Amino acid sequence: MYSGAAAVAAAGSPRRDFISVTLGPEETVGVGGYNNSKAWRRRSCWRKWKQLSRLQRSIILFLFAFLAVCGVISYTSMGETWKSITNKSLDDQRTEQEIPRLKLANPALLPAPQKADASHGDYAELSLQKPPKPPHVRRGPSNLQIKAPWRDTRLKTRHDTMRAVEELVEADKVEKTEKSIISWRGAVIEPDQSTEPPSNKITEPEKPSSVEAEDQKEPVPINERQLAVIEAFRHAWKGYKDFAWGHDELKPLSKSYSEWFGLGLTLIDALDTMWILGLKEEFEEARKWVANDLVFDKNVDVNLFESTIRILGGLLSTYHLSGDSLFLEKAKDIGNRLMPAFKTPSKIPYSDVNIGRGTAHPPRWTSDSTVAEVTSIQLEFRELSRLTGDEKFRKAVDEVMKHVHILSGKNDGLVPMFINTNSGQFTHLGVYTLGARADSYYEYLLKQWIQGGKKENELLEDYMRAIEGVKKHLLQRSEPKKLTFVGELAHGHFSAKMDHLVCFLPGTLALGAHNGLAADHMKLAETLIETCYQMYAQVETGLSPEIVHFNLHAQKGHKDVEIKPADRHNLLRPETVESLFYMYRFTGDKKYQDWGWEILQNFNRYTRVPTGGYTSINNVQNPSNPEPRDKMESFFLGETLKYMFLLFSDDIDLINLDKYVFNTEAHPLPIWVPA
Ligand code: DMJ
Repeated sequence: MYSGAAAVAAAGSPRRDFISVTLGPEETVGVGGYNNSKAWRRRSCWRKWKQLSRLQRSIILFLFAFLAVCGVISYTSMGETWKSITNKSLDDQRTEQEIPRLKLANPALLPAPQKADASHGDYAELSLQKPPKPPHVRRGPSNLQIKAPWRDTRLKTRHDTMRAVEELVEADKVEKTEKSIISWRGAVIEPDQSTEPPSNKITEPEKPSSVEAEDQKEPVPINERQLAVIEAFRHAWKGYKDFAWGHDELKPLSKSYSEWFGLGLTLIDALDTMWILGLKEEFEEARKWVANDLVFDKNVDVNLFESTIRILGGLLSTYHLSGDSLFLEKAKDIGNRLMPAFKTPSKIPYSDVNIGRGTAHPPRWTSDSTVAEVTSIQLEFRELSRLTGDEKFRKAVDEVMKHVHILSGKNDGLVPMFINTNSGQFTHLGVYTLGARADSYYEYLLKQWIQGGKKENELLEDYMRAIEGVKKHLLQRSEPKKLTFVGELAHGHFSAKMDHLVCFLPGTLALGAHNGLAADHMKLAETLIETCYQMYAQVETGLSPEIVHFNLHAQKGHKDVEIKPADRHNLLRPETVESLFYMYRFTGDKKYQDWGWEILQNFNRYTRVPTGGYTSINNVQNPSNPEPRDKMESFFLGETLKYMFLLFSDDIDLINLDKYVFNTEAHPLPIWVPA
């Protein structure tokens, strides 16, 4: 550095051979030594410059000037180029940022999963950074091989997803004017019904289970028997669509309908069946009805249990399978409207609720509720709490279970059929059945325990104790075939009566054994499902009556199964097919599929109405005139045909029983901590 003490004497002399420089002390390095200081270099250059002739100096100056001009010109042109490069990269950035915006503007081109929270809210961002797993590729009809384009999305790759993003940008141009967008599975999702984060959440709400990781195994082809179920479903649906669309139940003979709650019960009950069967068009149409016509703000009394298992359960499972938030919104709506039922002195809910007025009441003739009804709404309300983060649903139903857990009046875990909404006590003591009015209490003990990740010990205790109670008090063997059956106990007297409803039990026992409970439960399941099958096989039409009485003593010419005239109707119920499904899943024994196939054929033979739909019948003992009742129950589509389809499938991932638990209306809900 200059020290500031240097003085240059150059001016005044036309020609100098040297410059005189006074150096500061630090710059004196020693004569003759290597000196590469800047000052020294400057002095040396100046000396050389002065040694040049005037001409030489002029040429050099000219060259410098020329180079300077060139420099200025090229700088200007490079600046242009740079500017355009810079702009391009900004444009690129903008395009990338716009994709999310476009996607948000059209939230449903890819199926819209429920946004669980702010972090999940920007679904679009997921698409750009790492391709999202589209909710639809996981479950539902994915494993089935109907030749339909949407099936191929099961094993969607990153490439596919990115292409979807490109298509999204393209779609934005053409669809700005369109109001609705077809999502996967054909569900039409209106932009204004797109996913919104649920408000007022207490805990972190959950995403639909369909958004979980997709397994990458090969799809299992659909087989002939499954196709026959699809055909049966379509036939039933045709009747409903032609004559009962939007109403509760089809009356297939009179080509009309009946109303129970006026809420399109059959349509809602059938939604997830259509999804599982891969019926895209039917699902799409039904979805439109739910979006545009399903209104719960109605001055109508509904039964708490029935509307919970069919409507709330149906909406929740369809939400999980499709990822379409419309169904969750509807589930929240009906869930909230059912809550007044719990405003009772005992917190044991009333049987009926007016979903428009927000009032609830017991049946006119009593202040009792049915035990099965108040203890078989838990899977649905607990799941609603998990999804919304609103604990009130779960608290209300858990309270019922806790109350029943400590209640006296049980007989070795078996419960009476009624409970009083004022006192909270069991009534009509001394009568025990696994049939009507008590059945699904036992089913939901086990299933809640499974749903909650097998942690709620009181539920398990009650379940295990009850099965011991069944073994001790209700099991008997018939003659001549020695079929094990579940009878009833009334004030100490055994009755050999068994409702078809009891045939849920083999499936439930098998499910418990699959989840690690006593191995003898599986043995019992095997003997009981044989009995349930015989309730069909020993009857003239090959269809079970509503109730049978078993012969306890061998009598010549008598079968095991006796049927009273008042009990010989068949309502297209699912319980035996349901249990056959569990038994086949857990054992792989093809006889269960064959038994189910026989039953399907007999439904086709005796209950199918040519113009569309299936009908309940009055007389399973008369093949030449089974006396059609002119009613197709919603559970035929919601349960019976669904379980048939699953029974005939060899794909354990088609509603994997380690990931889903079926509610009592066959609507699969996710297990919170899958095995
Ligand atoms: C359905 O509504 C349910 O399965 C319920 O648990 C019992 N009754 C019908 C089917 O039979």
